[in-house]
Parts: sequence; structure tokens; C-alpha cells
Amino acid sequence: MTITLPNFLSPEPEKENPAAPAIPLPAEPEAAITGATTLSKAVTVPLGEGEAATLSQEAAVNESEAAAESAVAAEGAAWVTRQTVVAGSRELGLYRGMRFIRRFEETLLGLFEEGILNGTTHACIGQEADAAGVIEHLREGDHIFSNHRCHGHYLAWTGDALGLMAEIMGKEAGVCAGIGGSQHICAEGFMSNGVQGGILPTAAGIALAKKLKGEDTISVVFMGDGTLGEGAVYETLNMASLWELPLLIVLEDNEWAQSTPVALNTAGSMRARFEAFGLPVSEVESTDVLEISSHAEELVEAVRTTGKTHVLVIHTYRLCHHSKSDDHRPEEEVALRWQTEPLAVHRQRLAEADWQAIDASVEEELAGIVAKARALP
Ligand SMILES: Cc1ncc(C[n+]2csc(CCOP(=O)(O)OP(=O)(O)O)c2C)c(N)n1
Ligand SMILES: [Mg+2]
Repeated sequence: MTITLPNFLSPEPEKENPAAPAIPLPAEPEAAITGATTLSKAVTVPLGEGEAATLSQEAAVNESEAAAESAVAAEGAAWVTRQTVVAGSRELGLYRGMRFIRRFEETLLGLFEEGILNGTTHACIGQEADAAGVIEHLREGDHIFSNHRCHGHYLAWTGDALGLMAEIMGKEAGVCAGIGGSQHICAEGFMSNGVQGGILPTAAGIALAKKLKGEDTISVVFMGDGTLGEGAVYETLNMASLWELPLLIVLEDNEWAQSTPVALNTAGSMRARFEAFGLPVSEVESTDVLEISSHAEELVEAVRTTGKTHVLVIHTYRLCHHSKSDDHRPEEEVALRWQTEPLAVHRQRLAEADWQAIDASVEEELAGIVAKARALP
């Protein structure tokens, strides 16, 4: 079996024909499968059938498409954001992105029970707003590094749900030919690894490469609270600060590291650990995608313009078990946190008919993806 992985470092920016109004969407992964859904490239996703009551769908979609193109053209920017716009609305787009991640993972857990997945899997149920809120500010040429809990980050970045599903099923058409599984994904601008802390030096290395190449792209790494216990993290913080690397560290503090609560695992202040290395820290305790997004927007911009490392600490909560059936947390604690789960929080600002239409369209799309992935050799 020949495995060809995508070139991890983006190619040199296109220099020919600078006048062309090019909007360079990311290249399709080499093992691309037709039908893969794009969730969060700069695209518009129409709502499913039946929602026309509240939105003039086609008009809105056309409007948002035109707006996205003209904004890019007006700035002359050779990039677009990863923001998904559904029926002309960023807020609906964010909801769809999070809903898709949620249902993708719930579906995965069901498939795991069937015994048709390769290896293990860790869901980010409850943390979808982190992926959606941060990644909407990233753009072509940036690089994302993730960990064992990477599906949300991957889907928000690439939208390649079929590639990921096939990968976790161990199919050759998967994004890494079926050998990376749930935790070890390598795609254009994306890498995840299950070795706790191991991705931080890698993310810093890519940030250094960007700096040396004089790019204005950034490297973003997602890590968990329990990973603050890894020594490689602190070596990375030291170098990132000394060398002024264009790196955004996103710490998703979900209060638990597998079976250990943060209070038994992490002494002192998380913020102070980063500040000890002279790194600016922004902290948010929220499951509201818009609140997280506004912090992320500021920090992404700060990293991009100063070229220096910044840290975003998001205090959140994991609503599922650590992996498949391992949960050591008090039931009352988990039940309380379901009351502020990100989809419910964001739904409050949406019209019911709109989010219901999105839910229906996500179900339809996911069913198609699962069917296609099952049928793959
Ligand atoms: C070096 C290393 N040690 C142990 C593990 C096993 N392990 C996988 S996830 C995990 C807990 C991670 O906790 P945290 O960083 O808080 O991330 P979360 O699972 O909460 O998202 C552990 C101990 C590992 N993957 N790598
Ligand atoms: Mg944790």
C-alpha cells in the first residue's frame, strides 16, 4: 500500500498572475473522496428543505457568497477566513459547525459499539465552541496542531467529514489512508498526535519556520489542562517566548485529565505558568461560541501582527466520557454542566425554525457520510 500524505508545509504563495481575483481555497486532500462536506471553509451552506418560512434561503446564500467574495477582493487579500455562512448568517454557520461536530461524534460512539472503528476515539462533546470559535479566525496557510481529542478541530478546519469517518473506520480512502485513526491525523495545515504534550514542540517548530520564511501565517496548538504536566510544554514555552514565535496556544481546560480532576493535577495558576515565560494570556470561562470567538479573534490578530506567542485559556467542560465508557466524574457534576452546553447556549439567539432546519440537514448529511464510508473498501 502506498501512502502519500499531503505536503504539511503550505506551498509558496502563488506569484503568477497577481491581478487575478483568486480566492485560493485549500487544496483537496490527496485521498479526497467526492461528497466530502465542507463545513468551515469560506463557503455558504444552504439550510435543508423546509426552513424557508424564516429565511429567503437562496437570496440570502447568494448575498453572503457575494459579500465574502467582494470583501476578499476589496482587501486584495490572498486568503479567506474559514468562516461558514449558512443562509447569510455567521451565527447559523457557527451553529451548524458545532451541531455537525456534536452529531459526528455521537454517531462515532454508536459506530464504535458496532465494532467497526479502528483503534480508540475521544469525543469533544461539550467543547465544540472552542473549535468553532477559534478556527473561524484562521486562514489559508495557518497550521493547526491538535491532540487526542481532535475531531472538532479537524472538522472545523477542513470540513472533511467523510475523510475523517473513513479514516477512523480504517479505510484506505481515509485522510491518512486509514492508519492514523482517530488521534493521528495529518492533512493540509493540520496535524494531531495522541502523545500528550508532543505537539507543542512541533507547533513551535512550524511557527519558527513561518518566522524564518517571513510569512504572516500562524501556528495554533490546542492542548488540555492535564497536558500542563508534560515537561516538553515548558521547554516549548521558553523557546516560543525567547524566539518570539507566531504561535497561539489554546488551552482547553475541561477540568479533568482522564480520571483526574484538575485540582489534584495542577498546582497554582494556569495563567501564571504561561506568564512566568513572559507570554500574554487571555482567559475565558465560557461555552458560548461568540464569547470564545471574540477572545480568539483578538489573539489571532495579536499573534499575526506582532509575530509573538499568545495564550488563550478556555475554561470549559467535557460532557462525554474520556474515551468510550470511562467516566469517573460525579453524575451530578456532569448533569449540571449539560445545562450550559454550547449548542443550547447558542440556540438561544437563533430562531427555532432555523436551528431545527440545520439539525435536520446535519442528520441527512451525516447519514450520507456514514453510508458512503461504510461502503468504502
Ligand atoms: C505522554 C502521554 N501520557 C499519557 C497519555 C494517556 N492519556 C491520553 S489523554 C490523557 C489525559 C489528557 O488530559 P488533558 O490534557 O486534560 O486532555 P483532555 O483529555 O481532558 O482533553 C492521558 C493521560 C498520553 N496520551 N500521552
Ligand atoms: Mg482535560
